Amino acid sequence: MERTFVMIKPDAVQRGLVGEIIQRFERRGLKIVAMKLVHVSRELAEKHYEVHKERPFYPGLIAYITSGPVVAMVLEGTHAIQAARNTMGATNPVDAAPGSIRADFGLEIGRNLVHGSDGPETAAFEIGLWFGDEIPSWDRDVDRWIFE
Ligand code: D4T
Repeated sequence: MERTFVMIKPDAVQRGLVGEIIQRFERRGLKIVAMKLVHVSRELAEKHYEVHKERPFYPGLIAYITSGPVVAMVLEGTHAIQAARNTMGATNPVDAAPGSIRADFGLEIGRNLVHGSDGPETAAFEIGLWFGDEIPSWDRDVDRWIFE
């Protein structure tokens, strides 16, 4: 079963959208295997966004992600990485498909509400960075109605 790292960003936490956003992943069938509210340190933010450090938007991105608490979680399910990204919508909310989180709640790329790992290697790196290596799964009674 695949795992992905998802973060509800400071704008979504400030706007009271935590429950709404988690509900969308839950309803889809993704299983929460880890979750916590985090006051993101500059050090953690820089490690998480290391790949973007030479990009012009990087300073603003670090300021944004450390500007208030975030909710970090690990979701599990078949095709969890792609399913979570489709549920979130395109990076720029203006391009996101209607019905996705970013389209329904966002307008600007620098306030795009959520983050999700973009591939298996990134997922492994981000899960380790935010939660460490030992995350147990759990048996959900409805699994057989979601996973074939
Ligand atoms: P995250 O990492 O937040 O889930 O976004 P994506 O995976 O969908 O998109 P990304 O890595 O390309 O961008 C990371 C982060 O930087 C912000 N950003 C990006 C920005 O403020 N201006 C930009 O021009 C770009 C490309 C938004 C997401």
